[in-house]
Amino acid sequence: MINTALRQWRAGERSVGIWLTLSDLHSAELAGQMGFDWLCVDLQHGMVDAADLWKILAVLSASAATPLVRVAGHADDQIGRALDSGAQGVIVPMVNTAAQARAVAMACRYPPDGHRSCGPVRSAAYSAADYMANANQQLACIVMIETPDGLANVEAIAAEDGVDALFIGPVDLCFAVGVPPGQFDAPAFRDAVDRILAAGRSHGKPVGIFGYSPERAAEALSSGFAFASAGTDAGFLRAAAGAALALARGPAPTADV
Ligand code: 3PY
Ligand code: MG
Repeated sequence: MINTALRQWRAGERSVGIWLTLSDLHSAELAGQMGFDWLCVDLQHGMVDAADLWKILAVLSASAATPLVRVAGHADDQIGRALDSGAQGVIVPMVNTAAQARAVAMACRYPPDGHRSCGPVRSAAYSAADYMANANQQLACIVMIETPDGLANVEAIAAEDGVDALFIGPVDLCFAVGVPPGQFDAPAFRDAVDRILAAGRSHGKPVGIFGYSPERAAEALSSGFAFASAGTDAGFLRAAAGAALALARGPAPTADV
């Protein structure tokens, strides 16, 4: 098992992902074939039922993209289930302290590096020996910095050995610094982003961001971020369907015709 996203980060390459919020298998399958470097199935805010996770990850096995899962919380059992179902990394929301970061990193790893319980029922289905030999090195623990405490402790969080990458949730980070959601040009937001990027740089940890749009993702990747999502499956569906509808309807008739 080689985690391509981890390999890219370690090689200093920038990568682009897609966020999967829909529970549909075929939409996941299509997203998996679009050439993204990684995909993230969202169990925190997406419409994905935890019971469907393994099916989505099974469909994504046909994809070259690295399958990641944003878990709903910090609990060992949620992280273990995602990894046992075939995730090659977890994105953990709302990490506030170095102790929390250490705990979630340990939940990702088997002893002696951590305390993950053994039972990789789906993830080791193709090659159990390879999985067990490589899991601790090849599964990514990505922690989200998006709360006031997370920001205050970002240097200590980035210093945790088991943390592979930091990831910004921009809207929660707006709340954290007291600016209206979506005001990504506000100085307080920009300062927070700079602080997180600096923490990542000084501890050799790549920093990623939830992109909200392809333009924002491109801007992030050209300004110090190692990875960014270009959008969500639901967002792409809405945007493309809205544009198609507007084109098909044509210009509105003028009043005097
Ligand atoms: C945020 O913007 O806070 C996110 O976590 C994106 O899902
Ligand atoms: Mg968030």
